[in-house]
Amino acid sequence: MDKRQSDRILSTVIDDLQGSDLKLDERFFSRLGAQFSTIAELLERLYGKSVEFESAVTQMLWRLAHSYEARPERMRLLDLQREQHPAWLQDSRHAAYMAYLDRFAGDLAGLEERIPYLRELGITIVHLMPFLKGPAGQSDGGYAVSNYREVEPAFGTMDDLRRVAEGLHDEGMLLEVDLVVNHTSDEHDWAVRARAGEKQYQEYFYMFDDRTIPDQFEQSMPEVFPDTSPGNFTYVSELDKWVMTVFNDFQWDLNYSNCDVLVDMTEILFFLANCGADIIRLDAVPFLWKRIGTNCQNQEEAHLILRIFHACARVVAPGIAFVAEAIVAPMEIVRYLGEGEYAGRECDTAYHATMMVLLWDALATGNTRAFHQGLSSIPETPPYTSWFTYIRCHDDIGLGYDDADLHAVGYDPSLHRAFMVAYYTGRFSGSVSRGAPFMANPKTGDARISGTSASLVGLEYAIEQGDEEEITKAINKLVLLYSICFSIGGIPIVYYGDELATLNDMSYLEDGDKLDDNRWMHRPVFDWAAAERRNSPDTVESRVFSRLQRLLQLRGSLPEFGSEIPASMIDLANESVLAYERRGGEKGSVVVAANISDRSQAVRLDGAYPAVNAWLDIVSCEAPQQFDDVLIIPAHGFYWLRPSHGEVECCEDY
Ligand code: OTU
Repeated sequence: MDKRQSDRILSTVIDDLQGSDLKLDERFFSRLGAQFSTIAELLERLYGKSVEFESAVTQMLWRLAHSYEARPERMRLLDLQREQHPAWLQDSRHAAYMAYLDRFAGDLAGLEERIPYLRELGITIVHLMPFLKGPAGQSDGGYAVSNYREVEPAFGTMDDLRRVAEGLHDEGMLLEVDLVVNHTSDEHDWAVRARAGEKQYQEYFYMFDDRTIPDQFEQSMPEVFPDTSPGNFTYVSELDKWVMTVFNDFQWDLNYSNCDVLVDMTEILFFLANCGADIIRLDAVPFLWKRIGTNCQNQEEAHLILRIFHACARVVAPGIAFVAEAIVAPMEIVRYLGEGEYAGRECDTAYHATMMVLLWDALATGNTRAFHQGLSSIPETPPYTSWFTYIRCHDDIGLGYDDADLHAVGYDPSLHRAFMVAYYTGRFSGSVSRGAPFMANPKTGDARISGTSASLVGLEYAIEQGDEEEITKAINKLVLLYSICFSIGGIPIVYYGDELATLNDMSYLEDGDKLDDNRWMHRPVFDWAAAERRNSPDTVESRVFSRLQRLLQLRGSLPEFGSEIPASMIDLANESVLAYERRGGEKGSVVVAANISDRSQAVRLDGAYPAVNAWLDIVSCEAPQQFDDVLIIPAHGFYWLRPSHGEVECCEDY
């Protein structure tokens, strides 16, 4: 678009906005002025110079103005503070808890009562998975939304949500919510109207009169849920048409090549932000744009859409942050944090799915080679962006390695993936894991893994055997994985129930709406009686809860654990030990050394630290096991180390 045209659109809109009843201030207009050319240029790249282009830009600006006017004063203040302090989310104090609202706390009122529990654990970010109105029966755990502006009635109301957000803010905590941007449920008003024959709404989706175009798409489109929802299109009998449904057949993919969809979704985004959400998890973003002849993931246009969201947020709600839920190839994930001139101007955070799977890999093999190789291939994150680090979430564990990385460390990629599935589903000799294969696809040989962290590390097996030693071993493995997740850089996520070592829950098999989807085995109704046992010493719950709590508290007191500065990996001769340094603290670095194997390991940090011959483990406040300059790390043990100066040191500072 030439400058004259864009100036003309902007000045017309500004005149109209100023002449309207909307209460807008100088700040809005100056932010708009700063972002306008970006927004207009991105829209033009997406939609070309169509006849409607000018009206699309105008529409978008009006929606932004309405959203800004509706932004509550307290959220505007947070916006200002965060603009002043762009690393607001990267503080080491932050740790997230990810839960289904209903399964964790019943409803929004119940959640308010559970905040003290989360604070006790050391949580500052509460991520509620989808709680908006969805279909009765199957709703993919809420990831099929029927109304983006209404809470599922059984969980409360939008006002309850606003109150929860305020309550969290008063405690210095943050609210994270999901925005399911890629699809709606087939009961959403747009889908209902499309089904009733309204052409305007049929264009909100990918609808086709026959199989010609669907067949062209299918040639290169993988299947996300091949077991339960094979294919990517669903026949709509009322219309005698085919609609694109990449996920389940009741989740209709939105058609972002229609700019009305983008404009509407942008407004919904700010509606949620104005309810008090600080962080918005954008679900399934790789799928936002579809193109025949491709796998319909990670298309350039998906990035343009996210950049538009980001630029619009700078105008309306600069204090919100976006999380990219992009569980794709390692090199693709990092692109969602923006690149080139858009580095740091797309999503603010992204799930570190690569690290997640590499951690499970290291635990299965007792070896850190793939971990090092995999991480070293990932470019650094742009300034003011960070990873969300996690070991488990409500989804399956996908084995999304980069094949080249596996080759580089001497593995055959497909054999190695088969090993991982066999190992974590307990079919590999010696494995104590109790996961289950998810969506095994005989056509591709692909499979993912379901199961809770505790069952995957062998706790279920150990308890069944009544074997105390095995129980301790499983607990150590679980805490070890979390210790890395908390210390390696990024904002850590605790998946609900992991802090109590919750085992697989097979009750989903009795529920007709869930039994086809074994991800429900790791989505239990939270056991508050088990949570009580965190207060009884020696129970499994107290042993795990207290250690994670200690680590989170310690992490929060160490500014160098914030996600601004990445961990520097330390190369050790010992492949069973993962070691890295966190620099930048007042008292010097912290060195983390974690033994991922089931035997004690001896390491010398002297290559990296020739001058240090005594260490203090700041987790236990004791000296680590050490002979001369050799550190001994017990099986599945770890240390967070500072150089010790000889005198008896007290950890009260930590
Ligand atoms: C997400 O996951 C959600 O986390 C899932 O719970 C939903 O079922 C799904 O979207 C649909 O809304 O394929 O196996 O690259 O991997 O979006 C999980 C991203 C998924 C996809 C991811 C998706």
